Amino acid sequence: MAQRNWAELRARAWSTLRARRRILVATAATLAILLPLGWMWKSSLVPETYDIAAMGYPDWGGGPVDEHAGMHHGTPVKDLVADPDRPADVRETLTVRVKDGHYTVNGTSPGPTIEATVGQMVEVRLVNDNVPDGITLHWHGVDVPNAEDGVAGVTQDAVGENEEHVYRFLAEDPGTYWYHSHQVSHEQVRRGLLGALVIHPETSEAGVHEQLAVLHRYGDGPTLNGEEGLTTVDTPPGQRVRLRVVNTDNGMASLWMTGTPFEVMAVDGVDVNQPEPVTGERVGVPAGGRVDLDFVVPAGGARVDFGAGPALVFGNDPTGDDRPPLPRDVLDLLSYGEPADLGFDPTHPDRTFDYDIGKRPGFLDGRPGMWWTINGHLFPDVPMFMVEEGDVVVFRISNDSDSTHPMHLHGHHAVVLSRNGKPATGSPWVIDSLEVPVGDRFEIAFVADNPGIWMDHCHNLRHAAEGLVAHLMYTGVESSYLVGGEPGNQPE
Ligand SMILES: [Cu+2]
Repeated sequence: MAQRNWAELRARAWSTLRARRRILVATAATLAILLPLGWMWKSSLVPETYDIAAMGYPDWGGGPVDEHAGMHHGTPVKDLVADPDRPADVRETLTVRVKDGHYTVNGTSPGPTIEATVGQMVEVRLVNDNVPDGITLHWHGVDVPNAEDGVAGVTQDAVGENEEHVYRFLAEDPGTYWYHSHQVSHEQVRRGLLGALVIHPETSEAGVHEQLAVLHRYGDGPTLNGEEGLTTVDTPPGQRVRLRVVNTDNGMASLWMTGTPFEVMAVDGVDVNQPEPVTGERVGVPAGGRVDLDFVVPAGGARVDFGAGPALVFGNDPTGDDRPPLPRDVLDLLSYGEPADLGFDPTHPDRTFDYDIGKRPGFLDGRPGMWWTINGHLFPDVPMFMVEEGDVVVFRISNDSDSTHPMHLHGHHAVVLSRNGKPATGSPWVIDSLEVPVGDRFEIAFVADNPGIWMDHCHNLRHAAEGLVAHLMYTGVESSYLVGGEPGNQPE
């Protein structure tokens, strides 16, 4: 009897032990999963207020390392301004209002077009009438001094309600540009805080009809200069036209012409060298990008179609009422026009950076999901691309994610060297906004000639708000502003 009790007790003790061990193993296994997840979650949290120069990690691109960079050491961003002694030649006041979630600039959207001539000093006074979140203006494609770049928390504080801010820059490069908010930009730009900027050459060709086409989706359908559908321009046969197209949307725009061949005169504000006439091909304009077309209105009229949306007719509509089909072939700027001197030698760059875009599961500011990565890293743990003034810089941008990305580097224009290993053979293809389709790989090059801290981000502004943002930073420059903080700076 006693023996049986003993055996029973022993069996019970064993089973308790086994049960405890199972709980222990299960607990350990759970912790093994939860602890790293917790750590990942915690390290993904973006502080409420932070210095962009202190975020992420420096990437020196194979060039010399400056140990002082990133610390408070050098010229403050706020001092990188245009010549303060030079009086303004062009003065504008832009007043921004928001009503029912829609933004207007001086009562309209797109806002007024700012026009200047090369060599003129432009001074724009931005007034925030009633936007509680604050606003800024970024001069998209204009290589302004850093403190005029309009990025909240990086180059200035957001302009609060009833406050104002003055931007000053020299109109140096003729071309088609635009302005838009870089405060809560994924909301404010989509909802109308934008307008065009045209810098004319010193001597404009006489007798050319200038036509602007600002493409924007306000939510419902695509619009052109704020209008849906067909816009007719009264031009006689034989009239030469310069059409300046600005894509202010988050996605690629396609345009094509019926009735006459055309030439692509300029891309992102930079003239194409010896453009050839184009027929039967469409032109892609990346988000944020611009193209200028040149054509002569024929007797039967000319028509430009923009994606599935609006169209411009010059004189008669050559298509009657039928909507012309979208051409299958896309004009390839990699081989368009004739080669010319780049002005620098990109074959032996001082720094070479990878900007590899991917997507993976993780936490973004504590939110679990599938997020964009830069070189495998999630925002804010992304590279800070470090350069020294005068460096020749090469970026290898590749897209291994499942979505196309229009990449935009502030403050600089870069030349496309190659796409998927195929070298550029046409006119120097100079860009500030480059569509990088899924699976593609571009090499671009530029000279680091504009000191500051410059955003280098996706211009699908939704993607930028989801962390597809990095910066290019010059050694010898220190930050002056904080993201977050009292002004509520929120650049994306
Ligand atoms: Cu993107």
